[in-house]
Amino acid sequence: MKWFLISIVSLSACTTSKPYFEYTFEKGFDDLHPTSHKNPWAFVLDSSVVRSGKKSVRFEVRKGDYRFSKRGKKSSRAELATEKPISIGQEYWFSFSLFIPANFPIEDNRLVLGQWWSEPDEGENFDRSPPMAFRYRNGMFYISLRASAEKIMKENGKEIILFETKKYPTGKWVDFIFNIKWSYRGDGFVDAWMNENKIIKYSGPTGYNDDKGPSFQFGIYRDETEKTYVVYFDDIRVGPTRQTVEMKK
Ligand SMILES: [Ca+2]
Ligand SMILES: [Ca+2]
Repeated sequence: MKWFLISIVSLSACTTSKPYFEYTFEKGFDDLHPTSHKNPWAFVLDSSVVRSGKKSVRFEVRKGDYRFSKRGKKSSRAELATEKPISIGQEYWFSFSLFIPANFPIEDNRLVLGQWWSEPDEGENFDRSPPMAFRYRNGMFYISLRASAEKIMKENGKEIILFETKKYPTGKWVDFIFNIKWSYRGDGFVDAWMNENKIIKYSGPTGYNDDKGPSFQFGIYRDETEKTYVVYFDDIRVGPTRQTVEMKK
């Protein structure tokens, strides 16, 4: 009984003051899993462009950098994945800081900088889009959402654009905060702030009817092009309250 009480106390202390997990890149990549091309510049700790502390992570994809996915698909990507799924039906807070360099190529090429990725159930064998994606294409930054209540999906659900801007500030850090509840049934929501400005207020179905909830992955995932892409990330946090994921002032 004594052990039981101690466990409850420590769990509640943990859920009120700390994120569930965070990545600040001060000491390395922790348990992040790469989904990157194999060249050494795919992802590195960087100390020249940092949001906090002394290091961030720098991603780079050059012409000819690619990998093959488990399903044999060739993809041009340098990414890290959290592999810590968030339960469907659970409200949580999420933050990250992104730096897109001022000289980043403006071209009409598919590019995903971050996504909440959801593992397909058995039988979902098509090229399924993620439930949420952060994209930058032709100078347009946008955040998209998909939802489907079908247990075994046969095709991608409709894409909803939650936010888009042609005035994304490159050459500086941008802080994002999200409050999300994944729920394909309709009682889901997404609220978001970009540098403390409210950019999204959505309620309705979010995500898919899957055995496992979505997990975050980030970096560069693009279609092939001649040009080199570089971006930086820092301070990725997932937690139970806004306070647990906000940047310390
Ligand atoms: Ca850092
Ligand atoms: Ca499913």
